[in-house]
Formats: sequence, structure tokens, C-alpha cells
Amino acid sequence: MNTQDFLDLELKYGAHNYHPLPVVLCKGDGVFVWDVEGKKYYDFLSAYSAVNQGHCHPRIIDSLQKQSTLLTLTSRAFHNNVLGEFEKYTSSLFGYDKLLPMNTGAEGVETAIKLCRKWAYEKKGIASNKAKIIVFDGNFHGRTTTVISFSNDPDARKNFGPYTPGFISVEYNNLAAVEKVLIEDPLVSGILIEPIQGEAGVKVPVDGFLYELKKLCEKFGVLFIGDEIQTGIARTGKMLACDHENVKPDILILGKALSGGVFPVSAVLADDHIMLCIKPGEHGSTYGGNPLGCKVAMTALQIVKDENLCEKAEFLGAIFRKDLSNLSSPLIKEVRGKGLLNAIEVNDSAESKTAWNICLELKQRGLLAKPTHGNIIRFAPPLVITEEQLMDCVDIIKNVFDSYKK
Ligand code: IF1
Repeated sequence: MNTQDFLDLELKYGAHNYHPLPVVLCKGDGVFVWDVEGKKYYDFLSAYSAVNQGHCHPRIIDSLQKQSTLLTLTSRAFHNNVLGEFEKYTSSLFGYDKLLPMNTGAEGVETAIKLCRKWAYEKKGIASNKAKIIVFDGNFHGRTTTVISFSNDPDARKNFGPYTPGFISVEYNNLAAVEKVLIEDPLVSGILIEPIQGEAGVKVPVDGFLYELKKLCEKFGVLFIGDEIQTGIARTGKMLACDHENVKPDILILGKALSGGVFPVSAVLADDHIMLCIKPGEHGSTYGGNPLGCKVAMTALQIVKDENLCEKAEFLGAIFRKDLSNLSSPLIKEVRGKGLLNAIEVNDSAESKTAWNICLELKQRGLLAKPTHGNIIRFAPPLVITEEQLMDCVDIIKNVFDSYKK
């Protein structure tokens, strides 16, 4: 079967809920992936930052293989001998009392919302069913019905109602707008935020925004809920993007690279006065906390430390942005990002095909990236990329922008 055969197969038998680049991958190793025709590519998406540790990292695969022969799933009806170790390892690493394990990012966000609401009623004294959570315009937190209820992306929302109430959306990066809501509405109990907005096109807030937001949370007695599913685990040059401003979320949500792209593992972390608001029988998941995922996740986190991935992302990210900023192409409107989460905003309308066509040209030359919001191209390679490989990629990107005509 060739590429077209695989595309046809998915088109015929798969739901049409995605619009992928026309490339069919069958192998991955570190920063590289291969398609079914044998062509090799640099992966500059990293499965939306899930593969920070690189494809098929041998240590993660080893953990997966070993644990898979011993025990994979017990459900939470019984204990397993890996969950406690994972909970201790991860909550100590991030500095929280406790961890609640789930599987996907969206489930982690749902868990955080439920936890915040429970805390609002049982600790903050909010009247039953009245709690509200502030979110931000342009947010992306997943695809569940509650989460899309507070999206402003028409594609994500339209004809999926009725929507879950209890959310107030304010402009991202606008502290005064948040403060106004907090002053006017005493029912607000939490603020859910991406420290850098991914889907919105790698929007980095001004320095000090997260710090001031946390101070507002403290002043008004509301919980800072950090969605670090995409920005966490070294992607932006620190373990968490919030670390850049020494902000510790009251509720931290992790996913994606928590398991290095090998197995779905997400987690919510909080201190006792928050986490213990949820009691037995009130929340859970069949696969959440399974020993296979727990082993995989511990190894994935250990690799981040052992291979200095935070330092690498910070160092290489600065070089990458500098080199991209030096490309003098009329097609580049802006280069932005933090660590190895970066984007080029293409100088064309969001409806134009320019960014898509540039991505097809990049693919032709051996680099895979995907446009978001029409005219923005995200660049997020696995953090195990070497400086030499990164320079090779800068050349590819430069050549495409130099040669590309609208
Ligand atoms: C898709 C975007 C990235 C996330 C944050 C929660 C989730 C995500 C901050 C949910 C997921 C993904 C999902 C992916 C596209 C993607 C994405 F472009 F849509 F925004 F990464 F940038 N919080 N992000 O970014 O996690 O339930 O998917 O595990 O195909 O929808 P999930």
C-alpha cells in the first residue's frame, strides 16, 4: 500500500474530524519520523508537544515492555504496586501534596474544574451550583462538552450545545479585565489558564502577567488552575511555563509529554486542602492510575532530568528564534515563542492557503509542521534535537521561505 491507499482507507472508514497533512508515518526515532514510502522527516510538531523526549525513547519503551509483562490494569477497585510510587515521585517533583491520575488532557481539565467547584462549595462557601471559573478568549483545553462550552472557536462549539454554564471568558493577557470580573463577581472561584496559548497560535503573555494573575488569585481567594498539558515538561525551557515567573498553580494539570507520547497519562496536582475535597466515589477513571502508564510516566519524567531537556529547550529555543527572526522574508509577520514552543505568523489572511502551502513545501524538503488558525505555523521539535540538527532545520525553513511565491 502506498500513501494514497492509506489516505483513501481513512477517508472511507474513518470519521472526517481531522484535516491532516497528506503524510502517512510508520516509524519514529528521536527527532525523526519516516513515511510509508521510506522518506525521512524532522518532526516539528512532536504530536502537539507530547513527544518532548523524542519518538520511541529506548528507556520509555523498556519501561513499557517490562511492565507490560507484569501487570497493565487493575482499575482502582484494587490497589496496584506502582501507583503510589508514581504519585510520590511526581508530586514531590512538582512540589504538591497529592496527585490524581487520569489519561487524556481533556479529562485532566475536567478533573481540575470539578475539583475547583468542589473546593468552592466546601471551602470558599459559595452557594450550591453557583461557582464560576474565569477562562480566556482563544483558549484550548480539549474537546469534551464542558470544555468546548467555554471555547470561542466556532468550529469547536457550533451545534454541540447545550453548553455547560459557569464560565466567564475574558481577554487573554489583560489583567485589568480579570480584576474587573473579580471585583464585580464574588462567585468566581478559579481562573483556568494556558501559560502560553497553544491553539491560539503560540500566544505568549507579557512578562509579569502570570505573576500578577497569581497575586490577584491570592487577593480574591480564587484558585489559579494552570493547564500545562502542552507547555509543561520542559517544552518552554523550564519544567513548567509558570516557572518562568515563579508562579505555582493551586491546581496543576499535566498530560501529553508526561508519558513521552507512549501511553495516555494525565494528572492533576494540588495540595491537601484542595485535593481532599474529592472523596471516594466522587471521581475517577477505569484506566487512570494504571501501572503501565505510571511506569512509563516516571521514566518519561526522569529522562527530562537526566538529559537536561529544560536547559536544552531554553538554549536551543533562543538560537532558533534569533535565526528565524533574521530571515528577511516578506511572508513572515512575526516570530514568537518560548523555549522550543515557537511559531511563525505568516503575513497573509487567516483564510489564505499560504501557511498550508508552506507546510507542504517544508514536508517536501523533509520537515513536518502544521498550520494553526490558518496563517500561523507552529515549530515544536522533540527536545532531544541537537544544535546541529536544529541548524539543518533552520536551513530547510529558510530555503522554503526564500523560494516560496504566493
Ligand atoms: C487535537 C491544539 C495543541 C491542550 C491544552 C488540554 C488539551 C490540549 C493546553 C487536551 C490539547 C491538542 C489536541 C489536538 C490538537 C492540540 C492542540 F492545536 F488544538 F491546540 F496542542 F496545540 N489543554 N491539545 O493543548 O488534551 O485531551 O487532547 O489529550 O487533535 O485536538 P487531550
